[in-house]
Amino acid sequence: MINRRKFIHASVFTSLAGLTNKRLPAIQDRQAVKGNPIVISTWDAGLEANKGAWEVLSKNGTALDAVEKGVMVTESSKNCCVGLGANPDRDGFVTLDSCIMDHQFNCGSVAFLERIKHPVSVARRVMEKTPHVMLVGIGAQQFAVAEGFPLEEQKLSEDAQRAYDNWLKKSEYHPPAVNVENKQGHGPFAPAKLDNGEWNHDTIGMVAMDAMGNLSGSCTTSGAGFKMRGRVGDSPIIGAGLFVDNEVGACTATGQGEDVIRVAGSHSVVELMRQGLFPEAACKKIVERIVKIKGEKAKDIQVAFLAVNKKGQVGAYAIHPGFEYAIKTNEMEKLVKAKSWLNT
Ligand code: SD4
Repeated sequence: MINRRKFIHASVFTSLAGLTNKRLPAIQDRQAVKGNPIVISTWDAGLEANKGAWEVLSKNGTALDAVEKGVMVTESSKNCCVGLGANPDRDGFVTLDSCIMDHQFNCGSVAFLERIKHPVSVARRVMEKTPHVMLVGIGAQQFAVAEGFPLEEQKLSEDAQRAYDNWLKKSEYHPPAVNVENKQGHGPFAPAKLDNGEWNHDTIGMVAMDAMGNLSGSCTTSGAGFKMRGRVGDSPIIGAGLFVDNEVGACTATGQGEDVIRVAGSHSVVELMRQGLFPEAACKKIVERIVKIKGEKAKDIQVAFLAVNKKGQVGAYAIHPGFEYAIKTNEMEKLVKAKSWLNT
């Protein structure tokens, strides 16, 4: 039976939902309070990554430690194309982008980083040990080595070598943005099909709220497969692939980075939440903004946002169907399919 307090609470939120987002999913009803941590991350690889984050959150650790540990799981995974096992650029080199941001606007980022297994940890060192936010390329690698990160062998994984050999047959520099065959709508950022038949993705964005109620986020990627050498996407760019404002909420993005960057995607979502929109409504508005900018070409790209507000209410929205995110709290651990601008 629903008690009065719960009823008032529910009706306040139902009417707010009417203003901001007509079909309010159940997940947005959650009220995070101190002592009730939450972690969310993009794509199905997020399920494993969330477990890594949960080891920290369940022991009253910080959201910052959680989002680093969480995406490190994915960076290490042989089954996922986020880290050094990912598809290379068109010259055959794997280059990685990553960033991290805490609850006090501290942030660090690395881009175009080669031969380092955990870019997210280097990003954290940039945040904590330098006066800068972002290091790129050889400078980022030198910093990593100076910080004691081992320089890994420059060798493609078997899957990546196979994919690269295949790509070289045509060397199509402008592949169709939506991979019609796999119907996943991820285009050049297509998830690779694994030998076991499952799909995987080349990016993970994660946001967590710890038991203190503080938010942090991380994002790490190999970027677009067979990209131009030196290309950097949205993932390491604070405000594009990730943004955290501890008073309001946090957001991370995935998909075609160029189109996330041009609308300062994650920052824009957080700003809409500041104005009172629920996370899903805020994500939807920025997806719609991108769709408007792209016009006809919107159908050819995938972009998705995943956000949480200060109450622990979660929402996501994508251009194409197929985007899902993983959520873990004290009460649940699951994958959720996001709504999308296109329905088929
Ligand atoms: C990028 N946003 O480099 C990344 C790619 C991505 O799932 O999210 N792939 O543009």
